[in-house]
Amino acid sequence: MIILLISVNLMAQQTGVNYDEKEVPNYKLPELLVSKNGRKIKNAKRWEKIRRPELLKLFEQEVYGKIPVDIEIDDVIIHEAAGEAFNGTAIRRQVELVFRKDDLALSANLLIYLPKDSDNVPVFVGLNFNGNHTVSDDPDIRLADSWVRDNPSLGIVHNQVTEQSRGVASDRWPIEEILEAGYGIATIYCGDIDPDRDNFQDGIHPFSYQLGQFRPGYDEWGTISAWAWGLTKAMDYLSTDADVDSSRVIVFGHSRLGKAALWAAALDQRFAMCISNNSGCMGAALSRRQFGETVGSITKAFPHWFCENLNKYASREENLPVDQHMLLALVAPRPLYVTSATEDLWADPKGEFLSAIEAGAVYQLYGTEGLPVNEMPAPDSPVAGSVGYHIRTGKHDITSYDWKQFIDFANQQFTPEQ
Ligand code: GTR
Repeated sequence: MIILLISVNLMAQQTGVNYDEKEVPNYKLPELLVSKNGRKIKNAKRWEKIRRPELLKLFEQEVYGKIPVDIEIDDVIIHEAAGEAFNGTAIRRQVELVFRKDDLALSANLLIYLPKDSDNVPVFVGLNFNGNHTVSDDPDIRLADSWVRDNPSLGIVHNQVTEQSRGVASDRWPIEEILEAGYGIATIYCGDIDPDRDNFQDGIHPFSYQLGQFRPGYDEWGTISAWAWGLTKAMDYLSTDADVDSSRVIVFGHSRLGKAALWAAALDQRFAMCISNNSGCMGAALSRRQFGETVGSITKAFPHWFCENLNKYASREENLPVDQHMLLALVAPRPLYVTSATEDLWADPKGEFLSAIEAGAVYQLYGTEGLPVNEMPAPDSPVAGSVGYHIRTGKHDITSYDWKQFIDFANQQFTPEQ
C-alpha cells in the first residue's frame, strides 16, 4: 500500500498532475445565477431570457467555438430502411446524410436500431470512436470509409478500417439490452463529421471557410463543436423518422464524445435528455479544481478540440468566465445524468459530482430537485432527481452497468408516476 502511494505520488510529481485532494487550490466558482451586469436571476423566465444566452455565448466564444455557418442536410440516402437484426427482434436502418457546399461534400452515416414492431420509440443517440461497424458484430453494418486513426492491432491501417475491427467496441454498446428495454439507439462515427486530428482541412470545418481561410477563427468551432453540430444533424434526421419519438431523443457520449454530447444538449434543446459518461475536463468536471486533467494539459494535448481562445486560460483557470457547472446548467430543465469511475482520476470524479450539484440551482428554478444528495454517493450507488449521478467501480469506460443506470434513469424521467 505504502509503495503504491509513493509511486502514485512520484508519478504525479513527475508529470505535474495533481491527484492529491489537499493540493486542490481554493477556488471560487463564477456565479451561475448572477447576470453579467450584476442582476440576480431569480426565476426560470429570467434564466431563459438573460443568463442562459449569456452563458451559451461565453462557451461559444471562449471554450468550444461557435458554429459559424448554417449547413443543412442536402441529401438523405437510405442504404437500408428496415434490415432484420438480432434474430428478427429489431430493425436496422442505415442512412447517409450528405452535406454539400460548392465543390465540398461530406457524408455522415447514421446507424439506427429500433425494436421490431414498435413505433414512436425513444432513442439514444451518440457518436462512436472508430466506425459504426465497431459497435456490434452484426455483419450487415456498413464499414466506415472516412479517416480513422491507425490501429494495426484492429486491422486499421492507412487510416482505413477493415473487417477485423467489426464489433470491437460491442462491450460498450449493449444494443440488445437497450432494444429490449424499449429504446432505439442511433450512432454516427465521429470522424465522419470531423476526424480527430489536429488538422482543420478535413471534416466539416472547410464548409465554413471564406476564400483563403485555412482554419477556424479564434472563436470558431473546434472539433468538439463540430461533433456537437453532427449530433444536431442526427437530430434533424431523427425528427423526420416516423418510427422515432423525436420528443424523447437522449443524447449521450463517453469521454471526449461525452463533452460533445453535453455541448450538443446545451446548443440544441430538442434533445430531451443528456448523458455524460466520464466526460472529465471540459466536460462535466469543474476546471477550477485542477485535479487530474487541466485546461493546461488538455489544450496542449488536444488543441483542436476547442477554439483558440481557450488557450488563454491554460494554467489560468481562475480567469475563465465560466466553469463546467454552467455547461451542465444549460441542459436544464431537461434530465441530465453524469457518471464517473473510481479509477478514472484523470477525469476528476469529485469535480464531476460537484459540478452536477452546482447545476441543481437552475433545476430548482424550474421546481425540480437536481441531485437529491450533498455528499458523493458510494461507488455503484446511483442517485437521481432530475439530475442523476453514479460513480462506478472501475476504469475510464462505458459499461453495461452504466447503460443499465441510463435506462433506469430514462424510464424514471419518461414515465410519469401513476
Ligand atoms: C483523454 C483525454 C480526456 C478524454 C479521453 C477520451 O486522453 O485527456 O479528456 O476525453 O482522452 O476521450 O477517451
